[in-house]
Amino acid sequence: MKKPSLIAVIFASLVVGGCGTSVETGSIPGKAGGKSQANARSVALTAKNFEYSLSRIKIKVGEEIALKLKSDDNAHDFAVDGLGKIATVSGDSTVTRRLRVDKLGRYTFFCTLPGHRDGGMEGILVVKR
Ligand SMILES: [Cu+2]
Repeated sequence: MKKPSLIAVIFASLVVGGCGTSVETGSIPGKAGGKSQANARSVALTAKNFEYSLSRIKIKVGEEIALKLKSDDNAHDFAVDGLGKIATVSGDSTVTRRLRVDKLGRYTFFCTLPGHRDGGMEGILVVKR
């Protein structure tokens, strides 16, 4: 994905009002956040410079995932539209949180911090059989 300039990101956030993107919760059954389960499959995602290292994440329906979110620069987070915020990471650190989706589909994930989603921090979570 192309890296936006800081100016473009600031402009984009001004256009949308400068607020973070809010996350809808409750329309997808599953688990978002909290301590990951011992048997969970690990999925690693790195956030840096308005990009996630993965633009698509594939998981199985009902599968327990330990989402390892790492930041190589500033604070970032990871939220799934319809499920909620799963993980928040401060600068230059890593957190591991629980993720489970109990319904097949394709869902948008993104960073809720102001300007980050507009800067390119979003992707698709594919939940398959
Ligand atoms: Cu971010």
